[in-house]
Amino acid sequence: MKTVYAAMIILATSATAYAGETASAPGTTQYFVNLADGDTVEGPVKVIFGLSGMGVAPAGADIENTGHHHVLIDRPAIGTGADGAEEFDMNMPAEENLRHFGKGQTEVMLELAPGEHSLQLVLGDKDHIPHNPPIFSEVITITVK
Ligand SMILES: [Cu+2]
Repeated sequence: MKTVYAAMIILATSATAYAGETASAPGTTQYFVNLADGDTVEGPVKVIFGLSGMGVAPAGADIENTGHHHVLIDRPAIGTGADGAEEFDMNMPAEENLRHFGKGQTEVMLELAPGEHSLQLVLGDKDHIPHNPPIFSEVITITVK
C-alpha cells in the first residue's frame, strides 16, 4: 500500500507542476454580454458570458484553445493585484462567490441582495486553473435595486 500512495503523491505533484501551463489563444477576450460597469438592474440578475478567440468546453475536457467560465462575485479581482496573481497558479476553489460553470454554461441567473456588487469573469482550463497567459474580463460594478 505504501508504494501505491507514494506513486499517487508523485502523480499529484507532477500534475500540480503543470498548473497554469494550459496555453490561451492570443487575442482572446472574455466579457459580459448583457451588463456594463455602472448598470442598475433588477434582481435576479441574468449574466451572459462572452468569449471571443477561444471555445467553451466542459471541465475535464482536454481540448486545445478551450476553457470554462467562472464568475467572481464581490471578490478581489484576479489579475490586478499581488494577491490575485497568486491565484493564477491555483486550482480555483468552488465557493459561493467563485462560481464554476464546468458544464460549459454561458449564462447564469444570480440571486444578489439589493446594493452594489462587483463581478468578474475568469476562464479556467480543464482543471479549473487559469490559462497562460490568463483570460479574464474587466471588473464591473452593478447596482441591484
Ligand atoms: Cu472551474
